[in-house]
Amino acid sequence: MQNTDNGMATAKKAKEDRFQGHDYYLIDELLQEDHLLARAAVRDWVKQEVSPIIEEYSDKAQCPTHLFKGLAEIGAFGPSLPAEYGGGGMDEIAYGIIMQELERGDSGVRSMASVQGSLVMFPIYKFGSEEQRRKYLPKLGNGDFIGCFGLTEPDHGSNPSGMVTHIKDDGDAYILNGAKMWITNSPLADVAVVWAKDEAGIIRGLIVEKDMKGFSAPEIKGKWSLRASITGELVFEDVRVPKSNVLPNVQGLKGPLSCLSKARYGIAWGAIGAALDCYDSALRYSLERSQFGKPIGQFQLTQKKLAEMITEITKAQLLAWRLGTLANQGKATPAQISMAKRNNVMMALEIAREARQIHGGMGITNEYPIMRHMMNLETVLTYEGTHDIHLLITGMDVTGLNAFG
Ligand code: TGC
Ligand code: FAD
Repeated sequence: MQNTDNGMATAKKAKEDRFQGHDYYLIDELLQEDHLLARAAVRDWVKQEVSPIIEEYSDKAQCPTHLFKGLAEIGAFGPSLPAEYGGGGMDEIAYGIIMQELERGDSGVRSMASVQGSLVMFPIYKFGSEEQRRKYLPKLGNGDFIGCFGLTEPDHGSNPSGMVTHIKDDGDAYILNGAKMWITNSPLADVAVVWAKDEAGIIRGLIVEKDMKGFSAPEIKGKWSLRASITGELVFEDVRVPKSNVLPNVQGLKGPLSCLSKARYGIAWGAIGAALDCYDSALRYSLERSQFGKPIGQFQLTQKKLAEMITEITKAQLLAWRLGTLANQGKATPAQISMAKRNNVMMALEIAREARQIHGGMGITNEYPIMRHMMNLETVLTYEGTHDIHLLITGMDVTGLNAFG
């Protein structure tokens, strides 16, 4: 009886968001003032706007759509894109830190920002015409428009070059046919950046608008992961897309893969946020929860878990910081980004599992964020390139031999 009461009392305290950052190697000393200010602002916003509601939205598998406007206001959409095109005008480290704080709240909330900024605004900025930039970017940047990114197909996930979605020339337009699968935000989206093959088999990017005839975006239900993020399909049945909606400045798979590099970079930072939240909760719980007359944090096996967690978090933080420095210098390679995404997401998932054990039975409830992060991270391990695909990218980079060919 006493143990149950203690557990519930601990749980009640956990309802308020008592998160504190952890910086074992004083990495903050490597950051600039604007990075620290951005982090503090986003952390406050997450505590006020995300933490109080996220368990309920996740429980009901609903997307907190009202957060889109707030995300725009805190500059979470395209933090490192130029301000004149709706971005934040900050550097790549600021972008990473913002993603970390958002994912500390929930991976689905970070996804809302990743897709909008890195997968929709970035390709329009990087590959779009000046007219397309002016038409779409300000509205995406301020949250008036919601965007989505369609690359994955029902039969082509890890191998997007096999895509069958295609366009056919029809005078001043293309006729688009095909389907995309697992598309974050698609049922809500005003615009979709869609990748399709032309008649020569070359991959092109198109901006498809929600009211174009023949275009639909049904929701995918039944997800046990990323439940506060909405996911759907994109279905194109003879959709007439004006040629002025084709991204003029890129052809081939490097178009979508460049966007993925940008988003994977954000995930390499974001996953640290989820890991920190699990560690922070586990550390506090280990000091507040007693068994056998002592705090469970006094047992060597609990200390082993906590010590290994902070070690892995610290390594991931250093990896992300160095990657950010290289990205600021324009030197981060896609393979380096793959390594950081793969390492940091698995690190976060393993920490979530260990943190769950430290919370005992309470760890499986929604009184604590652990299971939600753990389930979310199963998606994060798979999207933007699976764990094994990123391993093969590293393998190819170090050997020069292509395992995909
Ligand atoms: P491959 O021949 O290797 O490359 C084709 C061209 O692309 C270039 N390239 C890249 N460019 C920029 N960034 C990268 N990361 C790049 N990787 C490759 C490459 O240099 C080449 O250029 P060029 O000029 O020679 O044509 O292509 P491949 O067909 O052999 O594929 C390689 C592979 C398997 C690594 C790639 O297809 C891959 O990464 N597969 C994973 C698919 C994936 O990540 N899908 C993600 C879908 S979007 C998503 O999940 C969003 S989740 C959103 C949310 O946060 O909610
Ligand atoms: P598959 O490619 O079928 O892979 C299945 C398994 O086979 C994996 O373990 C994989 O690693 C393994 N495998 C495949 N090829 C190889 C190989 N050569 N060697 C070894 N192992 C291999 N996509 C978008 O375009 N836009 C989005 O917004 C988006 N959002 C998503 C949101 C959610 C919630 C989810 C779950 C996915 C989302 N995706 C999105 C799709 C995501 O990118 C794909 O699920 C992912 O790329 C893997 O593709 P797949 O699911 O078809 O798996």
